[in-house]
Amino acid sequence: MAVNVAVVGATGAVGEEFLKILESRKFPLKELRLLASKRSAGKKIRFCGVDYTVQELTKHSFQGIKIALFSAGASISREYVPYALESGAICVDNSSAFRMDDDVPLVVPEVNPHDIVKHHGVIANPNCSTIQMVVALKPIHDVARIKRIVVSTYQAVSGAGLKAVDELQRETASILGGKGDFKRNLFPHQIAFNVLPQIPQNDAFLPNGYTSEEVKMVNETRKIMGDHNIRVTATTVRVPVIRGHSESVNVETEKKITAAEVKKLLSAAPGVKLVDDPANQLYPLATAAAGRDEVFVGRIREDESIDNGINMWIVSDNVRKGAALNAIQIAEKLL
Ligand code: NAP
Ligand code: 3JN
Repeated sequence: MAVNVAVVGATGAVGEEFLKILESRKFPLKELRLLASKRSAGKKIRFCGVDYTVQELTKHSFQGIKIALFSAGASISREYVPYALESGAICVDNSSAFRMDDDVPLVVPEVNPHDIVKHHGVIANPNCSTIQMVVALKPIHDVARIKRIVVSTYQAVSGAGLKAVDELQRETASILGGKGDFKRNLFPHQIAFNVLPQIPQNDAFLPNGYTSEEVKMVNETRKIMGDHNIRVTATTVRVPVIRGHSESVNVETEKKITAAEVKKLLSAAPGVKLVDDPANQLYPLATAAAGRDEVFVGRIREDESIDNGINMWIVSDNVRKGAALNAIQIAEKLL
């Protein structure tokens, strides 16, 4: 059944990816409405060989829309999702606005597709760093019950939007060109040739010393896995990579599971691609994950410092599976 779809934030990094994926997956579209800020109104975007005109987002933007894909930040979602619901649309929201609300399912289709039916008009898409981690960990949790997760992320700048990608590219060129006068607009420190342990870059640290990205990983993981006993601790870090988040993940399980068993499990897991051939220097890489749908897992080995521990390296395209693809998979399930 073809439906009318609105993309809110159509001119952004996630919005651009929404359009590529809607086109490549032949999503059954009757009408496509591209929405962004006043700044972009009138801009043309090509989709399936046709030029579409971007419209300014207003409270009247959702008339006749069946599915609204939101990706313009949490404050825009808080303000406009209610208008979309009033118009009868179902909203798949990429922002953090509603993720932890009890009546809003937080869904990764490979992990908790059954939660979709519990929606009351809004389904939330998790944070990109959470999505790729739970896709890889759910099969292990099902077999050996994960007690604790320790994760450190290496997040690409595209996670902070198109302006962040532009800043990394211009700063890199400026440094390589020997210029010492680069003016940063977004990151608090040099991101080119550097590593910043602060995500998001513009938020104050919380009183306990964590960032909101780290707190999202803790709370969202428990909600998606449906297990509030899992202990999670995260350190989220920005690296000068354009596309593809990488994660070093350590899990402690209740039941012993060997590295060989984990490899076997993950080689058959939905949405996962095992790349684990250390003898041939094969392991997941951001450069190889960019533009791909899968969550890549490798470097699987037992943590020899505890009885039941596994270490692994998880990489995925943050704009794709981490945002646009996951949301479109939810929309496909809705249909
Ligand atoms: P981006 O590249 O900066 O794009 C922002 C988009 O929001 C643009 O289309 C922009 O339109 C639109 N926008 C901004 N202000 C608006 C307004 N007042 N009214 C209507 N549209 C407005 O950012 P992005 O990387 O695509 O991310 C967008 C949002 O998606 C994030 O803020 C976040 O909530 C969510 N996100 C989620 C994940 C995830 O992990 N699931 C990952 C990345 C992003 P203009 O071009 O007209 O300014
Ligand atoms: O920085 C990253 O790599 C992921 C960023 C996600 C993000 C960026 C701005 C606002 C989010 C998110 O998905 O949690 C939000 C937000 O909606 O709060």
